[in-house]
Amino acid sequence: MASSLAVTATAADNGRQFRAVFTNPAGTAITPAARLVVRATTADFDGDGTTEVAVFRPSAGAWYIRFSAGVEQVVLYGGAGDVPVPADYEGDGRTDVAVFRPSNGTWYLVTALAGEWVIVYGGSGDLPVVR
Ligand SMILES: [Ca+2]
Ligand SMILES: [Ca+2]
Repeated sequence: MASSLAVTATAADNGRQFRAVFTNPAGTAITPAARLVVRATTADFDGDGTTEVAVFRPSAGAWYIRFSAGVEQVVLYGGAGDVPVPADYEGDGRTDVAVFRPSNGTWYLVTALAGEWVIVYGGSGDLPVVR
């Protein structure tokens, strides 16, 4: 007999381990644990599973993020010439504000868990792969 079970996962479930437990009159069987991977959308700044509308204005070094509830957040980070490279760099399920500066080949990231990261990787004129 085939059956299925649906579970709704959120970003907070990322990395949790689950087992299935099957029970019938003959006894109980438990499967090995499987790790759940919940991938964030490319611009899910609050980790609720939906993408925020957001823009980066290099001339002001400002990120304007509009959340689903209509609340806007302005984050001052980056500047003219920077390329926005938002992604979930520390794996907490929330997109991090980040820029790549082609003039010095440096990544500047603001993560919720680990604070600011500055990573020199790339050379003058290089383009980041994360976009
Ligand atoms: Ca979101
Ligand atoms: Ca993150």
